[in-house]
Amino acid sequence: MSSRPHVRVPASPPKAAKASPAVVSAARNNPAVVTPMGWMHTARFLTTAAQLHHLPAMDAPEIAFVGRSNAGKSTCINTLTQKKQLAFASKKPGRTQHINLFALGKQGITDTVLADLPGYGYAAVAKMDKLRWQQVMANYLVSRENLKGIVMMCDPRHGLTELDDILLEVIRPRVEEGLKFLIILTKADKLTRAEQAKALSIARLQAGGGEVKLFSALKKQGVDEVAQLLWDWTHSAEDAAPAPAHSEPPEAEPEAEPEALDE
Ligand SMILES: Nc1nc2c(ncn2[C@@H]2O[C@H](COP(=O)(O)OP(=O)(O)OP(=O)(O)O)[C@@H](O)[C@H]2O)c(=O)[nH]1
Ligand SMILES: [Mg+2]
Repeated sequence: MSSRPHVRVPASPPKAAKASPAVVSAARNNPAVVTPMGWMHTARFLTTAAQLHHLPAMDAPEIAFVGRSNAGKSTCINTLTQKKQLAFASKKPGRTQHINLFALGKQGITDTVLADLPGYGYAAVAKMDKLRWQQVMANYLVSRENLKGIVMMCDPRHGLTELDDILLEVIRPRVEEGLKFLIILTKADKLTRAEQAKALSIARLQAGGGEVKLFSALKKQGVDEVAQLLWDWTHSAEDAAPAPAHSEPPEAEPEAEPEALDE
């Protein structure tokens, strides 16, 4: 005789019963049923600031996207959040000239902030503006209290440049104190598989043990993986508190007004 229990298993799964509003609300609040991609899709514009002191102080952990101009930061944010025009992306380098903040979190509650930072290294920007932005950026990276992680975007066809190295030096003390760090190799669709593997191993050496991921907005490569990592950075219990900020920014912010911005 069969020892199988006498339970009738339906041939096809039963039609889902309509959940009561209480059940729906409980499911929404249950972190186990919120996927990293669903979480990313809650992104909405929060604010924009041309100078550091215009940025609101936030309690929620913040993740900054940094990298050379045209590396694909804004496009990456749009791809992760599945919102085509959330961050301004453009063929023309230097498109992002403010620090733009986006809020993530269900039901309008901000549990994480994404920061799209202006790119550096764009030759056509006037020298004074370049210096001003380098200063704003350095001050932001060193002193932003709720900064939890940095995503450095790098076009693997150019590799990490001198300016990327300078930025790595600026953030090194905070990374040593626990600030999360990821290098994203963008526009992976422009590389063959062999070139991707090579770029990955070179960047891993340069990242000194930090995470490196290939990404393509065009082919949607690496999207789930990056969303998962950013979720883990901001949702694991041990990492709940942001990394401590240095008490002293390197230098005071210049007084000069920003140049006219076209966003
Ligand atoms: N082929 C390809 N092109 C991409 C990808 N990501 C971005 N781009 C293109 O690269 C250009 C620059 O993208 P942005 O997202 O504006 O770059 P950014 O880093 O925000 O630039 P700044 O705001 O100047 O610092 C645009 O023409 C994008 O369409 C990608 O994954 N694949
Ligand atoms: Mg941009």
